[in-house]
Amino acid sequence: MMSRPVIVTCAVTGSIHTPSMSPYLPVTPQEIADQAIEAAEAGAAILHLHARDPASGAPSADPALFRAIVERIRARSDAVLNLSTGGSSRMTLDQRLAAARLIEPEMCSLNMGSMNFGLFPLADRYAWKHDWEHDFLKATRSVIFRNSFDDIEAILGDLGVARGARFELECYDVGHLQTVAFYLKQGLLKPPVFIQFVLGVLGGIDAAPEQLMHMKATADRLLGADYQFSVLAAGRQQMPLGTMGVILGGNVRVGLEDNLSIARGELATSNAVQVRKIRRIIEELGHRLATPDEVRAQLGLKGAAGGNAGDDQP
Ligand code: KMH
Ligand code: ZN
Repeated sequence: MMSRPVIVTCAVTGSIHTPSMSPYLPVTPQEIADQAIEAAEAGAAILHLHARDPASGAPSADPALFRAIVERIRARSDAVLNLSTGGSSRMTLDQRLAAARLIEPEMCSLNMGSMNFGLFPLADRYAWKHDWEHDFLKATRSVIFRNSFDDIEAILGDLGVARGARFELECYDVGHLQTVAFYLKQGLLKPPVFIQFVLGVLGGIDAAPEQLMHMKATADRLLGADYQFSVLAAGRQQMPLGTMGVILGGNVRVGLEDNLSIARGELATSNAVQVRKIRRIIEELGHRLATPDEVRAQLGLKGAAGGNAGDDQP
């Protein structure tokens, strides 16, 4: 196996976990930026970002919060910034896109299909500090995470064609790979596309080695040489399946968005501890971490200067 640069993405806070689940989950723009910068210093080349309401910790789409996070990170790091367009399943599409429209980052997430995004099993496992947490999780029994073809095309047009973003294509099941192939054929996506195989979300494909092989075999068949992949396994399969992804020639996503632990029964005290762990594994496997500029070249990004400081008011 040839030594190669492996892209580590760190998803710093997300919208799945809630503050009562871990005291280490960053909430304020300062906390999110500090943990993001530490993760980048530990080796993450891409930072996948969401915002939270600083008082309650609830997922927020407020562009001013994203701007505060992005400004702080840009002052101290040249990592590739990747803004979520998934937000949370309770936000409208316009809310989900507001920050990316303003900031025009190099990368954005793009979720490749609608699904049931089941967080409700977590609803009865904790003692809650905030009123919203229990109901937010419970509501995922009936709320659909909507990513229709119209929605996907709006994002591709608005953020891709018009603003030059490239995408982390979140694929939660094999069917989503057919949608990627469709948009490559239509020309709305340009190779090489960067696919995140998302395993272990309730409502999507489960986190098992066989399913990772199935995702990869399907992507190989449908996309040939037009794609690169990364592995995101939710919860305790994060490191094992991420490692398998590296062995299969792919890249890895870690971070508290997808997993709050560092080992069984032990909370991760920061995002950086997860980055350091996957880094050790990658280096033990004989590879090295990709730098942000290598990612820019590899994925055809427009570059950090191509963004917007977000000074034009929304
Ligand atoms: N939390 C991940 C499973 C997004 O932000 O667009 C999916 C995600 C979606 O990161
Ligand atoms: Zn996300």
